[in-house]
Amino acid sequence: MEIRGAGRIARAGAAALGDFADSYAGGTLEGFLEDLDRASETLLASRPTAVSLWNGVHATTRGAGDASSLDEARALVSANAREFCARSERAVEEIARIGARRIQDGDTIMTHCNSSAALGVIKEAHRQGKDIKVYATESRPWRQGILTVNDLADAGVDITLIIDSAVRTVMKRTDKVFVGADTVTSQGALINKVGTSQLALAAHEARVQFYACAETYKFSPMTLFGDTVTIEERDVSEVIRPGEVRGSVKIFNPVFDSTPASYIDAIITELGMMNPGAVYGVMVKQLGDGIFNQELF
Ligand code: RUB
Repeated sequence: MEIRGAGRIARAGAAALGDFADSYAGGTLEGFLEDLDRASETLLASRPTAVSLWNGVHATTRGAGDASSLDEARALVSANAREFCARSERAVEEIARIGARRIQDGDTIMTHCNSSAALGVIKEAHRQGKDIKVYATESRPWRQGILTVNDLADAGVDITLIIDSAVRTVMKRTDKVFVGADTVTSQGALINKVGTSQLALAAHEARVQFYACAETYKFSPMTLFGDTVTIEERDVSEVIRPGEVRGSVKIFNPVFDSTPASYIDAIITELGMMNPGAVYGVMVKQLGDGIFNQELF
């Protein structure tokens, strides 16, 4: 939890492998590849829900196994890492530019948790001089909403913090919802911070537009083959203080949830705005000829 947000997590994973390759001293190509595999597995186990990390790690290690020398493999991993991080940063900027077009002067926006992609959109609309108001949820239990409100306040945005259970009430005053993504499935479902699906449900009821901001490396190739996304559960200490509840009380702390495609008006990516139904086609195109090569996954 020192690094949060699926985009930052992916860049941190890629950069860590890049540093590892840069500083790998001595040894053999085989040894390097084995160590790289182990390092990748360790990184992937740290955050099971955000596929951005999986995509970042695989983009960084891609081709290393075909290298003919240790130096070639190290240089490739290092270059891949730099390229992934640069691509990721460009994607977040592009999403801000594309998403801001959806925001009109006078709009009231709601956001959830702390997404750099969603906040990029909001800050860009504000930078363009649009008069907007934003409601941000507290996002219990970790309260990432505090980061969101301070970030938007620093940018000069009119920002109001609400508790998570006020979402349905406040939705009546909202025009548009912008949230981030940890993972997008091939069917266009959105996996994001727990509570996102409640925003979507309330938005649907109130006929408020609901947008997910997702770089295409948040698209999960594994879901093309029917894999489901693992929803991370975190420690009970995030929810209660020691001794607060009887010993027999169980605590369930899932930290992400799934919003079906039918509740999402559009997914804003660096390639443009797309209907959730278009995700499958984009994935197939991006994966190219190797798509049905199961060894990839
Ligand atoms: C953060 C969260 C964010 C997404 C997208 O959860 O759910 O909405 O990760 O963020 P946590 P971004 O704080 O548990 O990592 O747009 O920055 O990738």
